[in-house]
Amino acid sequence: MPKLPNPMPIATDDEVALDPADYARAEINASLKPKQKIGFLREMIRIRRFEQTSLKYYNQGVMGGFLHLYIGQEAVAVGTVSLLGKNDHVITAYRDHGHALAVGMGMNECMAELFGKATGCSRGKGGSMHFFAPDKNYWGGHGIVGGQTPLGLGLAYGLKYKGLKGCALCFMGDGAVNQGAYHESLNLAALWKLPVVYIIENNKYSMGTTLERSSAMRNCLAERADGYGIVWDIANGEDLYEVRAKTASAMRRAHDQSLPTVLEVDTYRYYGHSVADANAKKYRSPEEIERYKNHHDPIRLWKKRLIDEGVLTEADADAIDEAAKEEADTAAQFAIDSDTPAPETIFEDVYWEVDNKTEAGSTGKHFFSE
Ligand SMILES: Cc1ncc(C[n+]2csc(CCOP(=O)(O)OP(=O)(O)O)c2C)c(N)n1
Ligand SMILES: [Mg+2]
Repeated sequence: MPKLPNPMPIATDDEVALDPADYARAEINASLKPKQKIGFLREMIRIRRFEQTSLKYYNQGVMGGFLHLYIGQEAVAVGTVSLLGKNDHVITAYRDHGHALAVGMGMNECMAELFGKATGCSRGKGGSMHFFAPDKNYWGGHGIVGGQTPLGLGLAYGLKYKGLKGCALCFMGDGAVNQGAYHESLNLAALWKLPVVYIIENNKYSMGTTLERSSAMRNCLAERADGYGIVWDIANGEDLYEVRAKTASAMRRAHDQSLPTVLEVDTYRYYGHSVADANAKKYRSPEEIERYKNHHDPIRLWKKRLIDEGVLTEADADAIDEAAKEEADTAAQFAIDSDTPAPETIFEDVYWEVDNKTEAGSTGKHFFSE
């Protein structure tokens, strides 16, 4: 069998420059105010500082469970989530801290969740992989690879059923594209014309396995959508303008035509699969990681872009960074000072809707309050 080409090779040193004339001019970006652009930088920095702080405490052994860091991928969550309206929903896998902060969850409730404290967003019973905020249309936080893809489809189905103009952004990894549930979801999304956007965050690895060793591909992972007649596209995940422009057109397709899209976003993670990844140093070289940090870091590139556009100074960026560090430290202290869940609450919130006597609990209609 001929060897399939790898269409998204690991970046090399000469792939440095972005063309500044590109997606900044897209309609969705051209109207942005400086304050909004700076806001995106702030959100990305907040996510990074939150995770760096959590890493420090994880390494001290004060947190249980896993810690899957999103560092390196921040422009994907911030760029996409920046487009959400009232009836748009988000669901993702276990690498969920970035999306959680991007939708507006507070650092305190997120940090406390990592520490397993009762003040955490899931009352300390979910941990890193299960951040949820139903009031922000954020549906987690799922540990089974690809398990969120039929749930994302269900969100989209619910929107169509209720006649609401909205969409579901369903995030997933490059490894999840090989799960059967994803393909079943694509089939129904196309068949029933559902407003779902599958966003494949292609960070090149599934645990310690490279993309080439896990996926049969022609030109890219998103191209598989052709098999279902679904429109697909690829975005450069280090460029927030491009992420926004391509997500916006997918969302428009969902809102205006009730049609699905598969959007693959080219990105990279700097840390191991999780912090407890024993093989972290075995499947890729330190030079590869350095190359991404030096030439493809989404925060650095966005900061440079805003400085070049004249809307930000180095001093502004430093102040944002300082504030984010402080906010993360304060959140860690909040988590440390918080109580662990009382043993007698162990069965509470397991089936939240039932415990809280919601419509969902009594009728089986989940996800929507109205
Ligand atoms: C059904 C299932 N199989 C295996 C695992 C173990 N597992 C956890 S994460 C992971 C890799 C997924 O990689 P990818 O989808 O690329 O997401 P990333 O971690 O890169 O964000 C695997 C195999 C699991 N959680 N669920
Ligand atoms: Mg991956």
